[in-house]
Amino acid sequence: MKSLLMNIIAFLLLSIQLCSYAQTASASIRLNQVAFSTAGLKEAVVANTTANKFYVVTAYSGDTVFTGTLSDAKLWSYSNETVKIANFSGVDLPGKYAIKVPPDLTSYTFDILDRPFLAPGKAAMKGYYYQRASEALLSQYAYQWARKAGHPDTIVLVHPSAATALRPANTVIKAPKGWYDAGDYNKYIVNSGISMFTIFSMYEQYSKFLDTVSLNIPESGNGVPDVLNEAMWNLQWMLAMQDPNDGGVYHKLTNANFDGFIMPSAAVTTRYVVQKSTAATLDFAAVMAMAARIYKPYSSQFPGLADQCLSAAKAAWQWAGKNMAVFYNQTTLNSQYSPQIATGEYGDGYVIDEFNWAGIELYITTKDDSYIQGRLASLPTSLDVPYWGGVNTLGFISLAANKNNLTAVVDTSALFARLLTLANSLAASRENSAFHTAMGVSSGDFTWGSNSTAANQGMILLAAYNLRKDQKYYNAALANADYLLGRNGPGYCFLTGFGSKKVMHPHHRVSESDGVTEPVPGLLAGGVNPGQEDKCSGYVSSLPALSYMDAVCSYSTNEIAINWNAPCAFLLLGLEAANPNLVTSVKPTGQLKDFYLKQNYPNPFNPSTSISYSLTKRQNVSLKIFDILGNEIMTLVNKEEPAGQYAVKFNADKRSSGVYIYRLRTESFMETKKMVLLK
Ligand code: 9MR
Repeated sequence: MKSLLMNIIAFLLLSIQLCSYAQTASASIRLNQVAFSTAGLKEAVVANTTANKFYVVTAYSGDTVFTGTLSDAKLWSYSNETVKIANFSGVDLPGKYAIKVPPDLTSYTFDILDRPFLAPGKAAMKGYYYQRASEALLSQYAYQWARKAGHPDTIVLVHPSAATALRPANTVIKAPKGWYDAGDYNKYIVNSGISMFTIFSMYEQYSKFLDTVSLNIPESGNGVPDVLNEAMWNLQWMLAMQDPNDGGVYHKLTNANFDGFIMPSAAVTTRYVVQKSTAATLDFAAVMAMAARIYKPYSSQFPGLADQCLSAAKAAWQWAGKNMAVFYNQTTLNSQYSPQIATGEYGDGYVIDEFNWAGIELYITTKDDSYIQGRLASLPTSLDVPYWGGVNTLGFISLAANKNNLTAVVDTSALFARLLTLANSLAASRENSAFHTAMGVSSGDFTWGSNSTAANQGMILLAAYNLRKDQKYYNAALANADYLLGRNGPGYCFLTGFGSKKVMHPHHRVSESDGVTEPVPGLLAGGVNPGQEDKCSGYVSSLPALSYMDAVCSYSTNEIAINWNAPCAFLLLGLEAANPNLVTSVKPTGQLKDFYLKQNYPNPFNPSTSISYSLTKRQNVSLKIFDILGNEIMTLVNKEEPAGQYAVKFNADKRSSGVYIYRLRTESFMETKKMVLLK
């Protein structure tokens, strides 16, 4: 009873201390507010300080566990700040910490974990579930963000701009499902194109890891990886956007005007498919070609789907070949047709890159050289970070991801060198930049949706890391993940639901109108953008790296969008899947001091035996089980625990007989022991 009371008092005291960290957290220390990897690079930025030293302290007890020296100061012109880097990679024990810089700066708290990006990465992928059109979100999957279905899209009119002899104006078609594009409720093929690429490419590069990632969505457990289950929701909509009579694809499915800030179920104005476009049709062809190879192993769950996708891709490719310059220009459209359309444009008057990308995807899937033979010589030699209107690099990433499965027509080393050149320049940017991030080295990084630039740079870097296991690529990708999670100009964690300085008011109709205080989780805000196209009042700065406002009004810095979430999910989950440090991080940390382990496991071990230990003071504890090959199979404890006696059961119900190893770590002690499981 006494120890319970003491624990309660200790908990209250520590809670007060934690709150005080949150309140006094200094805006001058910018860092990932979510988590760092136990064995990976760990850096924070300290702005405008004369200090030379910094300290890492445990979040609860405030004990110093690491003393470091700050780097020399450098100016980041885009935020007009002089900053120093705090490298605390030496802290490798899981736990909750903060950074202190004399005389009086304290950072937000952060975790150190073996899998730091798993939770935010999964959330970013789950973000798509919350964007689903045409389906009610149930509380067992959506928690407090459960909502009614919106936009059945079973009655969609062919807009006069899209009229053909077989589908005259006002013909009713069905195009249900899909994801809402962003804060608005419209569905755009061009933007679905790059978003679907990114999710599919993530799967192609990390399938082994992603096969284990469950998102708790309605399809979970059907034998298909959840990443592919979620993408299927949008794929089915995309398929319905192709005119079966000619293979062309409508540019978008939209209202005439943006809805007000109402829930999807209340947004019931007429929906249209508008004019077909070359860009949309080629993006569609590329996505369908990818889908044809990626869903092929799941023919029992989706009978006939792979073939259907490939036929759809080929028909779209043919339409584009005959309609090479049909561009979507909303001003022109509105001068010729009514009703006028006022929603997002995604206009693209240059489509050589879309031809290149779609040709490459069709080639990879069919192994028919004719899709790229004529294009190979004119593929760009210099590559850019992709965005919805610039997709050349996507084909290169797919070639790299499928490098073992190409025909002789492709000179892989020459093409991959171009991808590596881009990655090399991003990695060099990280090393030389004031914030130690590739993001923010050029003014062109700060556009509408700048966070997707950071994330897409990360995607390129990880693709390079997958080609050549050079740690500089991984570390530069990691630094951009840190940027998204807090190491940035305004010091926000830009992924909703995470961090301490949180995005609370995204320009997102559901989040604003659902009556729930917290915004829908797992959505990436657009980020800093000096354009300030929304003309909202209240921006505190117009400097490129600081021009951001957490206000619903700010659609040009604080909207969310499917093409921004996708590279964020790619980056975070890719960092987990490719983490080079995961298991090699095990190293002894000291002598038995304030810790007592009761060696009471019998040999042979049996499924009901527990591992007992006692702590003489509050501290971070990690207790994990590994198989004999060193693969981590279970985390039993990974948190700060008060002083006390513990007995932790290794639930071996689903484990087969064999030899396992447990590793117990505290702040001053590490022990690994073999145990034999006999069932
Ligand atoms: O992401 C798009 C950005 O690149 C453009 O500059 C901007 C203005 O055309 O539009 C952005 O896309 C928006 C789309 O048009 C409508 N849905 C919301 C998108 C994100 O703001």
